[in-house]
Amino acid sequence: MNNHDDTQAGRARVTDSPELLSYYDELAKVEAGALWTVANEIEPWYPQPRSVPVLWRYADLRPLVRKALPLVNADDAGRRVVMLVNPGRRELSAAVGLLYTGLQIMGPGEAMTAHRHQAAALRFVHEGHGAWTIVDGQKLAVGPRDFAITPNNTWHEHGNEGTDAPVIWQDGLDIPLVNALDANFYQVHPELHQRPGTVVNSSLLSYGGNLLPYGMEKWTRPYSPLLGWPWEPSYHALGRLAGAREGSPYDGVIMEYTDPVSGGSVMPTMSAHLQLLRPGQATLAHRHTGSVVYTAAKGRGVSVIAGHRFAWQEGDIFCVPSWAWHEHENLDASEDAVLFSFNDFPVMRSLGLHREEAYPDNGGRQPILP
Ligand code: GTQ
Repeated sequence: MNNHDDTQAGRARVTDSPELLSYYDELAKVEAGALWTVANEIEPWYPQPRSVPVLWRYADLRPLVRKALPLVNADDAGRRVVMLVNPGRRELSAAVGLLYTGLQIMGPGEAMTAHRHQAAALRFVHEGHGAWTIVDGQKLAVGPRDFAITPNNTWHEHGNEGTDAPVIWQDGLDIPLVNALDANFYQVHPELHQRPGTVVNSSLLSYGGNLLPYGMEKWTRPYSPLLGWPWEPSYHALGRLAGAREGSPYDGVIMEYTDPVSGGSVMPTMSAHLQLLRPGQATLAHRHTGSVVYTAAKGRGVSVIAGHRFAWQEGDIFCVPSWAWHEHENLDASEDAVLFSFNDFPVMRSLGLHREEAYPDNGGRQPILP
């Protein structure tokens, strides 16, 4: 194994001289450069994310999100969202890595206009009843802790047909990834609103029962035909798995929201998980390439990320940058804790960039940094 020493043969270790410095100037004049001046930086021994682990407390965010409701008109904002910004790289609208997340608020009776973009989106509902989203003409009703997707290039619009309280849901998008690849497009719907079919939740009715429609047109698109995963059956599925299997030493009892046709992730760029930590359970630390945004869906606990301790409770959002050691603990001795999360693992896997390893020392647990 390498000793990560940049002075060894095989690493760039040129000492600059006056001749070299003037040579670099000459190269710069023709829009060129010498690889060895940046080689060790652009080819790190292991991933060096500039994103840092962050915990965003729902108790801090919620009043600020609610404050936006009277402050900005939904039609003017397009979508009224407070986005979470990683302090390690504020210039990117990213929560971690190349993933964006934000809290969107919709007042009773509000509806946003329809649009589509090359970036894919997903939703996890934090609070409020009466939210809906129309994805490619299909209206889907969503409630607290439900998960829903808006695959890339699908027309979408959303609103809140509740009469009393605002809805706050969390958006997750791969905007920074799609922008990093210079592949983003955006269109406003020519009629500003779609004309949805009359059947509400048709994707759930067609694909949400563990059996696939037979003898009908085959689903061939690269994303899940099922667009929503309500909380109750998802949580129930976790509980059933917990009764049957021990689960992962790193993640507890964890399940992936899945495209029922492909058996893979719900969309080509982002995957989502729901995981249960048994009462008092503490996992072992591991790390992997790929970034993760977690939302505490139920209970309270602590996650140690890159040596830092983050205590969370329901509604809190935190992130794990790529290749950062992380482990989770349920702090409640009698109730389970559930984490929802989304990630860019499908990108890592499909590009051959996935790697994972267990924390090798200290019985698999990280020391806490001062
Ligand atoms: O609903 O499509 O939070 O395009 C940010 C950008 C949500 C959306 C966001 C978006 C959306």
